[in-house]
Amino acid sequence: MTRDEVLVSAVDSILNCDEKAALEVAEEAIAEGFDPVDILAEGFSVGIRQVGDLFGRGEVFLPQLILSAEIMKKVGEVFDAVISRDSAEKKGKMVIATVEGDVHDIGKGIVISLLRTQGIEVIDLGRDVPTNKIIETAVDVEADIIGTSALLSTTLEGQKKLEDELRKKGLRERFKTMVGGAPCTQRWADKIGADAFGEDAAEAVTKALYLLGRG
Ligand code: B12
Repeated sequence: MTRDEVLVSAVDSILNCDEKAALEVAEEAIAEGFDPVDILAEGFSVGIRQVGDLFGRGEVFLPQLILSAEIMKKVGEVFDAVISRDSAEKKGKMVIATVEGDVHDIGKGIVISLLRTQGIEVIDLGRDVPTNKIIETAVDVEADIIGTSALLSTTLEGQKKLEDELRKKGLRERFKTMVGGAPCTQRWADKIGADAFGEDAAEAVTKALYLLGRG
């Protein structure tokens, strides 16, 4: 299979909610030596976004969205097992979470996988995480960066709450903050006072390295 064929099959497998096909494409991509993050970002992720668009237009319903998302997670696990986490030098530590009220974590998972390949230690707090838990963990582990993901326009507010709470607690200068997620923009990051915005996993890495003084 060529890269283009892999990408098309990946998109189709998610659109068709075909778990068997999705896992086969993932295994084949790995066997043929394709870059896992590229196949995830340019293939499977495109498929899940298309399902989301169809859902938004009322052309597919929640059960299909849930099924496609579950397949996406399994594909992510297959790739995660082969993505190298060992980097000789640790360049910094990042705590990352999906904000409170939000259960979307597929994109965050891809961001984490790529950050780890670049020597950034990542503590993943999961999804639907209260602001205080994010801050407490960042303090405990002495994180350099706090990253938050938000996928709903209603939960974007959680990223602002983090900035506000850090300021209130006199901790704002102790950490760099980075925000991401589909409704998030550079404008939003500027408005709430976050240090960086990452459009996708690749940009998340570039910005994280920059924040760590390694850019
Ligand atoms: C999969 C999905 C789900 C799954 C989530 C499963 C999971 N474990 O994640 C399920 C089915 C559970 C779900 C539920 C819901 N969903 Co939903 N979902 C999606 C969908 C289709 C795809 C999201 C996704 O995984 N994208 C693929 C990844 C790779 O992209 P990404 O998340 O954007 O991540 C990339 C970047 O944003 C960035 N990034 C992400 N995080 C971070 C963090 C940092 C620090 C950085 C730097 C970068 C970064 O890098 C990532 C990789 O490139 C979107 C549609 C869409 N177009 O986004 C709707 C969507 C987000 N969902 C939506 C809705 C409405 C819901 C529900 C309210 C539906 C309902 N009626 O119950 C619930 C909400 C539940 C909740 N409380 O959170 C709406 C949101 C509308 C809005 N603007 O608020 C969308 C846009 C669909 C739509 N068109 O209506 N959903």
